[in-house]
Amino acid sequence: MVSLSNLTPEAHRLLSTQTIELASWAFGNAGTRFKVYSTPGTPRDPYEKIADAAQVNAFTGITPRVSLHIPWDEVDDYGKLAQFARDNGVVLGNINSNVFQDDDYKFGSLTNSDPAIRAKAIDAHKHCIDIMGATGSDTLKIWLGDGTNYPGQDSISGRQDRLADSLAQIYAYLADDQQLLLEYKFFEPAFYHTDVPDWGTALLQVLSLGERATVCLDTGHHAPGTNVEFIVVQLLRAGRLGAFDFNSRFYADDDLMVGAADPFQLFRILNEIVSLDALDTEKSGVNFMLDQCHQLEDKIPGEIRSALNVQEATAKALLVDRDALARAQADHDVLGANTVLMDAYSTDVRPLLRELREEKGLDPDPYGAFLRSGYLEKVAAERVGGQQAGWGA
Ligand code: AOS
Ligand code: ZN
Ligand code: ZN
Repeated sequence: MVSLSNLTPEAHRLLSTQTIELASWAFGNAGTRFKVYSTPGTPRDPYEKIADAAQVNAFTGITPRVSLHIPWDEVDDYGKLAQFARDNGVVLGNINSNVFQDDDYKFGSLTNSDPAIRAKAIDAHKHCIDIMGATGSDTLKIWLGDGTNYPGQDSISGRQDRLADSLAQIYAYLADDQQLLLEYKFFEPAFYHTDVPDWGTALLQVLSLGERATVCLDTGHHAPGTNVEFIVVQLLRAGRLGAFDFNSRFYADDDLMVGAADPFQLFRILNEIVSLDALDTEKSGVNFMLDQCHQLEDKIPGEIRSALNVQEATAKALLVDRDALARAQADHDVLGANTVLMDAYSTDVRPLLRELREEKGLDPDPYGAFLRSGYLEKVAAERVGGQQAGWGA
């Protein structure tokens, strides 16, 4: 049985200090265009979302930051919200902009050919940057729904020019210790072309902005069969991998729990992260986040399960015998090299992780401990009345 002693001291340190950011919107109701289901006790405001996110951290010990989405999480007093987060043992993380739910953005936001609408979208981002000042967040994360539905609908090139100019204006508004993340997505809501569809486009755009602009890789935003870990390597080599939005996809942008659809892909991604020494966020600047929606399952247990899935994949990646792998690769020992990886992937790391949690004074079984805590029943009884938060509020 594998135990903590099977890890090198450095691997032990990396696993012990690993952190994963949670998204506030994961705690609201979600669904599809067919139906949004609610769960009892769903948060009604950003405070309740943060309180729920703090539960995930209290039981896993690895999710100390909460990402906000503006305007979904708009409040009057961000200093108070940040203090509330700290009082609950977490801090506010990235600020995510939203320029995809306003009729004005029907034909684009940062790419819109109407100067007034483009200015409005730029201002929305400046507002997010002002909020970052109040919350102490250092990262603005941008995902755009911009694109077209039909060939010829608009000039693809003109839209890239306007995007570059808009991003430059937003970047110029950042303080010196703040940074910008640009997320790509191959389709949806636009179906013919998306203005930031892939890592190449995102990379070109951020390269022209400056050093504090990097790419966010959402694991669900690729066509079936895409080798995502190859993209991870390319962005790391370019020094522009800023963050992950982790989730699972079976078909498109499914936003299911990370590690649920393809745990092997998650391992392969973390294997590249570990092999290029990018696991330590402080050192590499790579922020690991969950971007998920829980449609059928309870949100807090769903987030706990997801954080544990990332932790398990990380432990496996840290168990890879790097020397043996390097030797097999140098010898062109195809099956030998593959065996080294598969040995690590096939290892049951759960006993090791239970030990790690005990070392930190946590319950070795965060999922079971949370269910036994009675929190879900408590909030279901308390959060009566008001409007439950959902994807979009
Ligand atoms: C959208 O598909 C992206 O994954 C974004 O990260 C988005 O901000 C998030 O899903 C919430 O809107
Ligand atoms: Zn995302
Ligand atoms: Zn997405």
